[in-house]
Amino acid sequence: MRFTALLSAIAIVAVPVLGANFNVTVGANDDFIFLPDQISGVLPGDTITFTFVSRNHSATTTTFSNPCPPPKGGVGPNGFDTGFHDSASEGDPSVVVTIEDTEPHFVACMQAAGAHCHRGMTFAINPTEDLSYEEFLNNALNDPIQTF
Ligand SMILES: *[C@@H]1O[C@H](CO)[C@@H](O)[C@H](O)[C@H]1NC(C)=O
Ligand SMILES: *[C@@H]1O[C@H](CO)[C@@H](O)[C@H](O)[C@H]1NC(C)=O
Ligand SMILES: [Cu+2]
Repeated sequence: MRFTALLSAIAIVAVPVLGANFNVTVGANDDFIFLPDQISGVLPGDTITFTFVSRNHSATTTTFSNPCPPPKGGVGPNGFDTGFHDSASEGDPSVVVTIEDTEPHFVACMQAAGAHCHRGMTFAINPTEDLSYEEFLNNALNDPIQTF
């Protein structure tokens, strides 16, 4: 029946479900922060849009225990590294990262050999009670300072 066929076609078009997007501002208020500093309930296929609004920063996955500095390329599995983005010369660029699992991921800025990270420039995806954002931040603040 033609009418039924038309309804089916519409249903098929409506089927694809897009992942959710989470916006994170990097360097909000000209400060060494990610805003928000943590997000939960992130599912595979969801995206995080990092928008760099001050200075020159990165969003790079790192280890929970020794966060600073995160290594170039990021810590995996399913880690990521936006690379450095300079807000002034690039005009507040955005980088979209697709999340591929439901695991916790810990993120920090690589700039100045970890100096931004040591100031607490950190962010968590799907933190847990055992691997909490607060403890990760504490680890970054207390990571042995490197001389450079
Ligand atoms: C996320 O940022 C995009 C691009 O700036 C904007 O269009 C969208 O409304 C923002 N979403 C939320 C939930 O703030
Ligand atoms: C941003 O920082 C990186 C790492 O310190 C540096 O290599 C790059 O030249 C900087 N970009 C600008 C535009 O200053
Ligand atoms: Cu930074």
